Amino acid sequence: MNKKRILFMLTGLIVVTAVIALFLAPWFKSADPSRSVFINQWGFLPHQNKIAVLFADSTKPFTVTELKTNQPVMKSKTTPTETWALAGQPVSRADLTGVTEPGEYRLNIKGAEPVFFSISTNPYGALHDAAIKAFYYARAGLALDPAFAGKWHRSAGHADTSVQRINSTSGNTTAHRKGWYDAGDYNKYMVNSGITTYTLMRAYLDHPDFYTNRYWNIPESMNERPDILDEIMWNLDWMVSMQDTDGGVYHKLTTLNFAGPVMPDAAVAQRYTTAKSTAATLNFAAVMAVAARLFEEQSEMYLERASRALAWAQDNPQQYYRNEERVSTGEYGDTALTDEHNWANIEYAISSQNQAMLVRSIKQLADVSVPSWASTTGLSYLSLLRDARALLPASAYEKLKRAFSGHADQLVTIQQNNAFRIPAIADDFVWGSNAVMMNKAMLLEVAWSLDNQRAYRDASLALVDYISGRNPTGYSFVTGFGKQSPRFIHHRPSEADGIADPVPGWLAGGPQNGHQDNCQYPSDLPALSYLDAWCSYSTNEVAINWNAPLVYVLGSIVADPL
Ligand code: G3I
Ligand code: 9MR
Repeated sequence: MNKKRILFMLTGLIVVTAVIALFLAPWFKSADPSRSVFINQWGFLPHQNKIAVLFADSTKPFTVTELKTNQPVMKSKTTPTETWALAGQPVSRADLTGVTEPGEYRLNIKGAEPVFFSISTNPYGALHDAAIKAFYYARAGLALDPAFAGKWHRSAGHADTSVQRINSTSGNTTAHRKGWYDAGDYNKYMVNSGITTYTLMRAYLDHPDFYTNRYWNIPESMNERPDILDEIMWNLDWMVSMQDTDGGVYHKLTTLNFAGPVMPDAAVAQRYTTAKSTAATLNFAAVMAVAARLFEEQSEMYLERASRALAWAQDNPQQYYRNEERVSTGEYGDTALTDEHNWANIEYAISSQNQAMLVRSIKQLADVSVPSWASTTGLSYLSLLRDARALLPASAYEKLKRAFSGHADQLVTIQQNNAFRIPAIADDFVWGSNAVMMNKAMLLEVAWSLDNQRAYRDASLALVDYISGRNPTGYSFVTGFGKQSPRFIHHRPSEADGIADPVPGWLAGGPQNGHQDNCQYPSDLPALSYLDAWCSYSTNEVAINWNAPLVYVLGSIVADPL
């Protein structure tokens, strides 16, 4: 090759590279967080507070333009800067609350990329339906028909009709059909199932009229029962099958190790029921007792199951579950069970209308705290405040309500001092942080339903804003919704199905800096430590107990908007 030819080729290469670089430049520019504006990507209600946040070291002028008319509807400037330590940089806020007319808008803040937002009377309806439909997509032992599942249809997996007892040599098997897969994995864990099922039952109990006429196209949509009750029943049937004849409940139904990223029908390793545990049995008792309030026909059966579970837990108060030697799947281990004991007693007392038992149980109740799989005190408060008013002495009820409102007030104070104006603190940034936010929002929604203080609804909506985009990662954390949502969730079907879009309606775990997997994170700061990648099971998995409070919150807002 002569020199001229080499020179010609080199020049060509440089030109091509320059053109590609020029072409990609705007793309890289818009990904620059210092130019990003963080805002709700799902849409606002007309009278909702509307806040956009950007990283900035000074106040900036901004304009809001209505897209159809191309007319400016607001000109103002952003707030003086404040720093949220968990995101590590100064931020400034644009308050767009004054724009209330339904429509599509563009926000231009000086020095930042323009962003779009919308205002409508029902921005969260479709989101709610997708969040609850995710449970249908998580059903074990069912083929998902294209008529209901669309492009995410799949074959059935995990019939769970021949499950072995762990460490049993008998070769006997039992059936434990149905239930929801826990998360991105295919196992079924009682403790997590319990809080999830409770939260969905709570949604129905608090908004029965809304759910009576709400359908999201599942196989049972044509029957008499509200869809949410059919979905709940799918899991209750499995839970019931996990109670042993002595009243105790198996902690989980699991393979020995996590399956690889394959579809359900290809994940065929033997499944086992593990040891029984006090935590699982108490969760079961609480859920069965609530189910007895909800399903008339099965009421007696559920209450009887709850009663036998309670008796077992009383006789076996310290059967703490640890993974058996050969088992390496989710442990859901919990050795602080006072909250579960109280919760189960309270639910049983409410359903059996036993005032003496209820009054005794509330004496043991701890302070209000945000519910999680390991901590159920908050759920006791919800049931007491929503379902036990008639059963409790008025003074006892008022005392509980004061404690609960006090907790909501604290969240409002936290919000007012947070640079992103969300009620979040450092402790929230654990595995599943987005669900911490949604559980807080659930408490706030209930507080709002009890005494209509607008600040509670505002704080709850701020948390919806957070997961829908007003957060420093810039993600809308629900798959399929918003301008930038997770594409590579740690969810086996989404990873294995060969379909580019992930199964929709799932809330990703969210940022936290425990870094329990082997991914490379963009930041060590808790609120920024999130990665949309399959490898990130510590920030990008999805789980039933995370979607359930999302369903509750969105349902509560759609049923009773501002
Ligand atoms: O209990 C300690 C507490 O004392 C300590 O202060 C705190 C500091 O970080 O950590 C607490 O333990 C955490 C524990 O959850 C309880 O909250 C662990 O660090 C944390 O790693 C652990 O995460 C759990 C994770 O499984 C790993 O076990 C998540 O809460 C839980 O949601 C997640 O659940 C998994 C299932 O195992 C399997 N299926 C998928 C599901 C979702 O990822
Ligand atoms: O895929 C698993 C995920 O569903 C669990 O939540 C997570 C935590 O227990 O574990 C994941 O499995 C990982 C395993 O723990 C370690 N090796 C890599 C696995 C993920 O590919």
